[in-house]
Amino acid sequence: MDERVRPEVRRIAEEIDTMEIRGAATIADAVARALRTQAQESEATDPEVFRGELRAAARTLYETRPTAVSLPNALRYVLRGMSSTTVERLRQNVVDSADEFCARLERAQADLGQVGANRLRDGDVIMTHCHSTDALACVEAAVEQGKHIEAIVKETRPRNQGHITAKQLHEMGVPVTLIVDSAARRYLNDVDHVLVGADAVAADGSVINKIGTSGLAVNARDRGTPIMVAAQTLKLHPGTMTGHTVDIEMRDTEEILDDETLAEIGNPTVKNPAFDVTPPRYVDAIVTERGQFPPESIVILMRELFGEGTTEPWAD
Ligand code: RUB
Repeated sequence: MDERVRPEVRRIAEEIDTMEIRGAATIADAVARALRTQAQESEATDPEVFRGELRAAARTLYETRPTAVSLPNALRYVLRGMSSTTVERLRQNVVDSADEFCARLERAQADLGQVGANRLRDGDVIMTHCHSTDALACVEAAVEQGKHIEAIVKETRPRNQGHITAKQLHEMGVPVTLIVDSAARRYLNDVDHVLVGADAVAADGSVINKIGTSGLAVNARDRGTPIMVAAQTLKLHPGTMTGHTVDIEMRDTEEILDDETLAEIGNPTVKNPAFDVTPPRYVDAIVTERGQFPPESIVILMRELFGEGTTEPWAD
């Protein structure tokens, strides 16, 4: 671990790694705040030393989890324009950018919620996978509009993020039916929308989200159930415009079963990918704070927001 990185930043990195802080938008918010802390607590007197510390902090945060593009997008936003010649000005830049980023994130989610709510009608039943604050913002806005929404919630093995979704929907007054993941197809006939979030959206409109999303989308398409992805523009992956692919995180197999059980069943190889890729043809709409888009046209929005190139603030 780089000694220049403040203990609070290391703690946040550790909590992202162990998933106490999880979900793409929440991770982005946490890393922006972490950079703010690094800037505030820095004792550097030389601007180059200060910049080096911020890069080291950004690298520590960047190396926690590879798939949610909101993480590098947050780092890029907060560390853009680090060209001032005094430490005090640089510090203020980082603090202001981090505050602006967190406020924009909150506003984007609220705006996206309004856009998504327009797709939901009174009496609709949704099916969810994992736990997405962007997806739940759509339900919350629909409920606030006075619509009655019901939810079928997939538990989302192995980490059971569906439990968080069930709890938050219950708190909104939405009746919830919890099902095991493998029961999803059985209940798709009772559902008006599949509603999921995204960790990243690629330039071709592919959606990278919790493992199991792609199978759910294929089944939903087979049953004629629309698939709606709630993803604020922070989830758009600029690198995919120039041909980069999205790295799919492989997590510890202990999340699936312990060593004792593993030995009992003959030590098979166990794989635990955290995310998968849903091709654009299985997605009906990507709902962002800038409106809703067919997946194939998301690249137009990406070009407008990012241009063709990006810089990497964690690189020395
Ligand atoms: C979370 C997950 C969520 C997206 C979107 O995975 O796949 O659907 O991150 O969430 P994990 P949000 O639990 O492994 O982090 O809409 O809150 O950004």
